[in-house]
Amino acid sequence: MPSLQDQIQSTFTSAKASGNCFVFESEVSTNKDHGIEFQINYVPTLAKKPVPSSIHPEKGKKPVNPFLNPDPGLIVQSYDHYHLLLNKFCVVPYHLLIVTKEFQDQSQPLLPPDLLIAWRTMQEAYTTPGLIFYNCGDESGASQQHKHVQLIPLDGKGIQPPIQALFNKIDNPKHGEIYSLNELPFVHVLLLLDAKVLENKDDEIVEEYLGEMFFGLLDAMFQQLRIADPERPRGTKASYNFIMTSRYMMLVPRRAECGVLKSSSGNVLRLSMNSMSFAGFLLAKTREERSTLQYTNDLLAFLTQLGYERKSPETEQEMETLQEEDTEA
Ligand code: B4P
Repeated sequence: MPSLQDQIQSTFTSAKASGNCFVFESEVSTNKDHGIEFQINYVPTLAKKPVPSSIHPEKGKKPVNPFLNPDPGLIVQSYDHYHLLLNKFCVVPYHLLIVTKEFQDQSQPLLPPDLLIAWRTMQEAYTTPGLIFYNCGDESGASQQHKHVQLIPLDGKGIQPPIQALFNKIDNPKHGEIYSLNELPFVHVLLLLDAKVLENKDDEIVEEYLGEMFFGLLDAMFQQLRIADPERPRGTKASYNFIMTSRYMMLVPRRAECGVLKSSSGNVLRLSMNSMSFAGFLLAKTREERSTLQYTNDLLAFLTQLGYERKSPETEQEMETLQEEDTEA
């Protein structure tokens, strides 16, 4: 039986050769902000990518869901409830998608089995560490409605995503404790995973642990959101981005799909970003977008436009206390 790595490589090679999978060449540049060396992936050919019929169907036709009956040439593995697919339009080779076999909505949170399969795939898929991400909801940067978790290999200069530089500054981090970092001006929550639990071969234990961590983090995110935007009606669906490495989970609630930056020639650029931007990977589809992202001196302010501005730590503390008193009363 070939290993998962071998299956990914052989499916990728034949999908590329048969024109089922497109790999867009990218040029990488960097821009450092608050100790994070953001990586800007400039992919000029993406600007010419045809808009899939899943997004803008031909007149009179229904949108096609590419994940319900996926192209067999892109399927690496089929499991009871999921397909493991190659991303048809990838910038990073071996970019994988884990899609549910039955339709589930992308605005639903990840469930423990989704997290388990993503975790197990990340462990086996690559020779380098990986990054799992999930764009959840209308403002999260997702373009497909059918539930799909994404996975890319990390390599080259940073074997961890650029945002890891800030995680490394947490003094004596404790497993499962939820942190928000003072350096990040937008609402976010993150936690350190316990490698010992995750090394377990028993799927039930790993699934339960990942579910517990994710839902604990999601609760904390909603709490932060209530502090950042008290006017937001309770029960409103939230959009958010989720990233997970072998060490950390992070959630960032989203207010807008696009952020706005002014280029050096004064043009106003609207840039759509997904979860990867909060890991420190920014996508540019034109030369002007690239140079603007590369030379802007406040990328964190740009990311804050996509999410929710944090209140000062003192205000956060005061409001948390008020909320706790409210719950107790
Ligand atoms: P979504 O969650 O819906 O959206 P996305 O990853 O933000 O990609 P999007 O489709 O909006 O494209 P974009 O131009 O922003 O994911 C859907 C995924 O399904 C996409 O990855 C898409 O390629 C894939 N897909 C669509 N039709 C498919 C089919 N028939 N079979 C299999 N897969 C299919 O981004 C273009 C690409 O660049 C995306 O792959 C994106 O993930 C990647 N990207 C974004 N930011 C990046 C960055 N900073 N660095 C490197 N790559 C980046």
